[in-house]
Amino acid sequence: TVLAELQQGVLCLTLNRPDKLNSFNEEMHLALRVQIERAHEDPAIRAVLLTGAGRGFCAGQDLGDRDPRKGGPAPDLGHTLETFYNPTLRLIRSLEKPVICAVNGVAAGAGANIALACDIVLAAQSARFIQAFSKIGLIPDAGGSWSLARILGEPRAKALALTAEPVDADTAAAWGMIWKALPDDTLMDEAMALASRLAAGPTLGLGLTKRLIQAAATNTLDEQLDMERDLQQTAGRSADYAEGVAAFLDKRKPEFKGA
Ligand code: LHQ
Repeated sequence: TVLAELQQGVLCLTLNRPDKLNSFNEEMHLALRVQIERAHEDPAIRAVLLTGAGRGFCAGQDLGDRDPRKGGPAPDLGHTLETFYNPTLRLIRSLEKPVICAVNGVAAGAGANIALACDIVLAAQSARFIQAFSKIGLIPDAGGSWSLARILGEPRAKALALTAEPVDADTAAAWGMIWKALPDDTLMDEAMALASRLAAGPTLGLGLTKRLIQAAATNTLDEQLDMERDLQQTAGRSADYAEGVAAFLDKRKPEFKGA
């Protein structure tokens, strides 16, 4: 349910249930989580690229698994979130390596919000982002209530969540929800080029940068300045910093090792 391939330091992950627009069942949840845990552990992985197979990126939870007419115990969606979605969201945010998302088609419900949790989001111009939850009586999850409010502010966050109106990729880029909207036929090449460029970068410094920018949301300026001081101290002791400065002075391209 998740294709995984390591290419030039990039762990390429493709959600692969195209007949169901790559909606999440338990198997796909676990497969994705195992791969992101692997990215945490394996130093050969220096960036992650997440995309979807077929015409969609991800339609959120597989609602076929949730047919209330099939009987069974009362829904325990809190348990589903705690067991399946929340660990993956935390793993993406805490991974100190760049996570690039190539939104190749529709991203709905938790699928949209997993994309928004990634560090750099590129989307095909034909892609749409839909906070589909309100159509079925649910609330935005997979971190969406947090990321939308932060990214867009309350007016747009509330309107998207309450109406479930789709946002096309160009609008998403104009609103700052994503980094860039790209022509459909160039999306994957551009996403791979970006991911491999980042994977060849100073991974330790990039990881600390991610940590800092995420911390800014809740830190005061004083706390952030202290954190910059401490993390710059760490970055300044890396071999990649020494290489970066030497390469600059030698007028050549640096060869970063990631540490
Ligand atoms: C699907 C799905 C899908 C199954 C398309 N499931 N089959 C967390 C905690 C626990 C439980 C609940 O949920 C959550 C978080 C959530 O994510 S809630 C939100 C769940 N997602 C949705 O409500 C989105 C449902 N899908 C749609 O609204 C549409 O499919 C979108 C707008 C994504 C795409 O529309 P179209 O491009 O018109 O495609 P389609 O609707 O024809 O879908 C293609 C196929 O994929 C179709 O199957 P079929 O056999 O008829 O070809 C759909 O049934 C299937 N599919 N989403 N979530």
